[in-house]
Amino acid sequence: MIYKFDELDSTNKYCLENYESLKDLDVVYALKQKAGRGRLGRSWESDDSIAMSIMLKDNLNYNLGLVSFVAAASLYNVIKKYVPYLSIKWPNDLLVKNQKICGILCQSKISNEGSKCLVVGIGVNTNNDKFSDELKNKATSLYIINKVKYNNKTIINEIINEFKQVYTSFLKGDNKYLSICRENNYLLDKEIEFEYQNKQLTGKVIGINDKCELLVKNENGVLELSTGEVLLKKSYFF
Ligand code: BT5
Repeated sequence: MIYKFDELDSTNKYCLENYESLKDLDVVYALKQKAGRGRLGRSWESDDSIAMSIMLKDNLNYNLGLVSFVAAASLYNVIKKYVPYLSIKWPNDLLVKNQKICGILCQSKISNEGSKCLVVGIGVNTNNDKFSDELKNKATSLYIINKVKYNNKTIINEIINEFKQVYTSFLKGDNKYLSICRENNYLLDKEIEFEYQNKQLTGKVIGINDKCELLVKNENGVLELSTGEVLLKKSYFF
């Protein structure tokens, strides 16, 4: 089922609060999201853009962290039709050149009875015509790029169909999603700054392994980053 709301605080929050009544692969979207969330409690701006969440309840016997990459690959396949350049910035952003156009937030919940769910939250900047001062250089939208307003429902349906296909083959063991993340890895060959075991380090990105960890080479060898924030070294912004 697809549930549409005129307004919600956050589609992810709605799914987590109502997970008992939602079924596997149900989708919740809101025309207006008032308090969208990013990772680590950060906020997500939505303005005539796509805010949707996909509920996953069945077959959750895999590494749940991989679903964020399944979602990134699905979004890549849909959004690349609308923009000239698109890449995936590990772990969960889609960028047009250096500007973010989609974000993904996966959140899981385990009930008292032990059943669990995973909510895949997806934000796509479709018709936003501006962003806050903080974001205006860091974010972009389909409208800002193409000067065309899009039908959000059409793109939501494309995302649902693509996600279902990529996710179904992921469940069967196919790792095409991983190839898409590798082939369009924004960070590949770039020097980054990152935190590792409470230390601030730098290194060069050399790939993504089968567990979707980012491989970074520096004087200590090759490190595998499983999560976290990576920043490009300042020299990229001259
Ligand atoms: C994300 O977090 O990118 C995850 C965004 C997920 C949003 C969806 S919308 C539907 C569902 N319901 C929710 O409540 N959330 C999900 P993160 O990597 O932590 O990035 C957050 C940061 O991105 C913010 O701190 C801003 O710097 C920036 N940001 C906020 N809104 C943005 C936007 N619309 N476009 C680009 N960047 C944005």
